[in-house]
Amino acid sequence: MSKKEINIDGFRHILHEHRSFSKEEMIEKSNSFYQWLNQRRSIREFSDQHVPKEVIENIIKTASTAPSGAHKQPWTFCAVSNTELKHKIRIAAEAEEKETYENRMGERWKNDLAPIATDMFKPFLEIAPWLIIACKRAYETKEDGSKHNNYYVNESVGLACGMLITAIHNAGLVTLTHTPSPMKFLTQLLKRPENERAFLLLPVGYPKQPVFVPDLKRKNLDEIAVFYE
Ligand code: IYR
Repeated sequence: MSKKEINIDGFRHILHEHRSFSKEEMIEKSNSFYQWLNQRRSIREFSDQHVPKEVIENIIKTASTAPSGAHKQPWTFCAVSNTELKHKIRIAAEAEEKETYENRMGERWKNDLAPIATDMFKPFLEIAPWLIIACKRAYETKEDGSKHNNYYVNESVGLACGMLITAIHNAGLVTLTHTPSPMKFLTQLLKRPENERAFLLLPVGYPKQPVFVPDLKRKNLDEIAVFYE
């Protein structure tokens, strides 16, 4: 019988049963996955249609399969469906966004945003059935009170959020990577501990029907990749 586990420097390593595909299957799967993800769009207008909590739980569990520095998993996903809390988040976010749109953004930034028609008003924060606030955990506190910084926190949480967005699309739902800035109000409203900082705010739900999105084009492969063969 072949070994199912080994010991490396005192740590148990288990046999990983990797599943690979034939060349044809690999081409087919990679292409169809690309076609499917290429249909994903950021949506700014939501329906208030209910989304079961179990779906949100599955999406968050998927995000948490992301790799992270030293496997510290330095993230907390706050899922909000509470009407009152969503209202408070909208009010506070719009206050920050008003300041951002009126005083923090330069002309060039505003011009760059014009094609995607954003503004300081964020009704989706109340209409979408769920808001997911991805928080990064800068450090962990041990029982003895000592603090230990996590590693590659932005990279790790960014990866997890990418997988979160992919999982949302896979479930047939839509989201928007909303970045009110600064986001201190979120950690305050959510009563998060001192080691956590809000990273992204993602409304999750169904799109309003009908919904229109900007006619954006994605860069071609030769603009985004360089091959050294
Ligand atoms: N955070 C603002 C502004 C904004 C900035 C960028 I860069 C965008 O791609 C979209 C919006 C907002 O969420 O409206």
